[in-house]
Amino acid sequence: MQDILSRLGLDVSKGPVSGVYAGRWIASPSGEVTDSVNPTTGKVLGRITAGGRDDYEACVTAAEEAFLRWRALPAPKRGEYVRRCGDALRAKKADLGALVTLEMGKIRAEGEGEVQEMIDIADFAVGLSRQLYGKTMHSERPGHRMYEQWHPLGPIGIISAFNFPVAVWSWNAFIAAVCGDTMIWKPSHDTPLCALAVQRIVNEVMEPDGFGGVFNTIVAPPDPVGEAMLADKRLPLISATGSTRMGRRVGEVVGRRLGRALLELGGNNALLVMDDADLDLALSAVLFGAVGTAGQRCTTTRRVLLHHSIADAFTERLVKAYAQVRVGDPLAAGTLMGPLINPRALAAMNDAVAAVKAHGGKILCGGTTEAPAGLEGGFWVQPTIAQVPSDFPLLKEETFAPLLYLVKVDDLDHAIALQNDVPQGLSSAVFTTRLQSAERFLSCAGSDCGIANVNIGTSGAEIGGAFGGEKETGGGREAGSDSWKAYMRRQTCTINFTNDLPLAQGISFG
Ligand code: UN1
Repeated sequence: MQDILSRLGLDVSKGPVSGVYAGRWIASPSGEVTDSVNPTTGKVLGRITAGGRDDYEACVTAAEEAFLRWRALPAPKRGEYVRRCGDALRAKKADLGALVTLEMGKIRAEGEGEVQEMIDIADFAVGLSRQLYGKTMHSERPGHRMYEQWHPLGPIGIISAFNFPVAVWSWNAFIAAVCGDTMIWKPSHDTPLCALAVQRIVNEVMEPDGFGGVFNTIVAPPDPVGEAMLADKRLPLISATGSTRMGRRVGEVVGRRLGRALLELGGNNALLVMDDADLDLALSAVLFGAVGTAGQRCTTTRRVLLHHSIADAFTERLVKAYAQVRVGDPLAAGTLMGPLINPRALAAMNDAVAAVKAHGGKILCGGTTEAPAGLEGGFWVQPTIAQVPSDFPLLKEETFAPLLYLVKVDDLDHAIALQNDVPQGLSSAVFTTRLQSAERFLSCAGSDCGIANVNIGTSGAEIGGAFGGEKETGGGREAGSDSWKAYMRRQTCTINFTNDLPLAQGISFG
């Protein structure tokens, strides 16, 4: 473990490491010393000195100063820096992936997958750096040219969650960087070492050319630093990933100052299995979607809506498959599910299981908290399936844990209605071999989510598409497609190359 940390430049053996990079490492930040805890063992991985209000000011100053030089660099040159960041990540993929596993608790394959997601978005951003296209319009006035162009926004704030401690930063950071923005990252207090490792990796590329201040990081509690970011008019955009409760606060405070908030919040994702579905496919998709990352993805499958004619047989197979899931040390080969992130997550899962029972739901498997042998200090639950009726009140809530609800439905219309009848709107999937059902699910009267899949599970989206969702998921879009537009300001330009001054709408004035 020490090897992994030291290869990532994190020497935690001599005492707390600095949690603040403001164009340079701040030697003694003014915040409190916090622990990074390994959720597998409950033991401290390393200690970090958090940043205070003054350290935050240093970050803003560094980001503002770097912005003036960074925005002046042609976008394809900025892309070249991001390309080299992607290469630096390729070289550290195994170590950074292992650190994600150590600090967050997802299994090794998923930890490395997360780093791959960073590499993929870096590649995407490099291409994008030559494609930040604006449109040209035909002016209604003779001898006039009209077009739009996109300019960088400025220093932006990125607030990320524990469950994707590195990838979600990169979705924002690499796109924002090619757009010409600089940034301040406030990572989750549960995964500070992952953030500090990433900062060190990009520093290798940025610092030698004096561009350290493009990417800045401050490990700090929500108050006062997080709150200062939200209220800070110097940050035109705050991109925040986390709970709906957190996002509501971000939206309110940023909205009050008429700043921009890009929100990627909770999900309550349903997977519909129709009578004509390929049940083998559906089974694998449910397993990865509900058990993967111990149910701690915002895209996790939380509800499976089963056509009544296949419901019993499918349920039986799913319960059998759950019995095969090896829960244990996420670093060990063969493990499919690691621990939850912290004791609060454990308590939330236990409360939800108790509530399911109290409301008459049937726990088909799991629902207990026994720890694997030798790992009693960690935060363990068993993957859990609850069978509930379609009007079960808890179906509308997101429990960020491996708690899956199975519900029987009459037909596709019933399933779509139920799927949409929750406050969240992130991801959704239908399993069917009937073209008509697939297209109905994707039509405007079908799924109301930001992501709608056919014969693919709810989680594990590729970076090339826009990622995000509707309703209480917050409406933001990150990663691929034209999500880059959120990180730039649009300017409409009209140029008159005549000696007349015709007015639009044919107005004659004087
Ligand atoms: C998240 O859980 O916040 O689609 C992000 C997925 C991943 C990203 C999840 N690519 O499941």
